[in-house]
Amino acid sequence: MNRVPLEKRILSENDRVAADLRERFKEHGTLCLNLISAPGSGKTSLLEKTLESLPQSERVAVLTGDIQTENDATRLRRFGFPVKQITTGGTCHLDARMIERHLADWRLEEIDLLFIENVGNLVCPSSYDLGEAAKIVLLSVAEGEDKPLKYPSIFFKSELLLITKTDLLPYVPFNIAKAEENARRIHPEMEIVRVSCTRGDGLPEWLTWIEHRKQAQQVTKSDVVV
Ligand SMILES: Nc1nc2c(ncn2[C@@H]2O[C@H](COP(=O)(O)OP(=O)(O)O)[C@@H](O)[C@H]2O)c(=O)[nH]1
Ligand SMILES: [Mg+2]
Repeated sequence: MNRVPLEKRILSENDRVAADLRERFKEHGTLCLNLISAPGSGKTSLLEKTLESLPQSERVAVLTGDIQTENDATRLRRFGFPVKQITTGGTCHLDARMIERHLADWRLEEIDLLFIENVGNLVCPSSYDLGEAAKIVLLSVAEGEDKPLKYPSIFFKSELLLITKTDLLPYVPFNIAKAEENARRIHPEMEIVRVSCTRGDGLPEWLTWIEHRKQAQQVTKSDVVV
């Protein structure tokens, strides 16, 4: 009976912490990107490819969320950048407090790019602002082109859609043009990049997108200073 008011209170508390995080990211010029998808769509694989291609001088860090295990953090630490695992113990999304807690002993002024890999889920993570500059949704070609219509909230809120595992297109009945049309029905201005981590397709476009977003974040930082 009291569920709706309680959910509202939790979300407004989350929004308050997220707003504070966003202010801190802006102040330090940290670009924070929140990666969201169903389990297994390729978030960690994309981060592996991304970290592999960045120079060691890049000031990048990752927070990776799962219900259990340190597996993803172990996969991502191989590249030499700071990585922390957030295990939620059952919660199906990350919230702003978890991000705040796990950032406590990192100096944001030393991080230009912060990736958050959310818990695999297309529903709950869309309701929780983490203070990120942008949400990015991944949809693999094995999941069906109707997912933007079934889970509109996350497609509406994400700035970028990455259609992943395009190397599998010859083997699965997935109409990629239809998937893109469905995504744009929900979010007409959405940017879309097709990627394959096994073949490397689309990775240059993804890295360029990050670079543009980083520059935009630096401009915002100088606005704050002035
Ligand atoms: N064929 C193919 N498999 C992929 C690709 N990206 C990821 N995978 C596989 O998909 C599975 C799940 O990937 P993972 O990165 O762990 O997904 P996450 O749960 O979203 O982090 C793994 O077996 C990956 O090897 C891709 O581009 N092509
Ligand atoms: Mg993962």
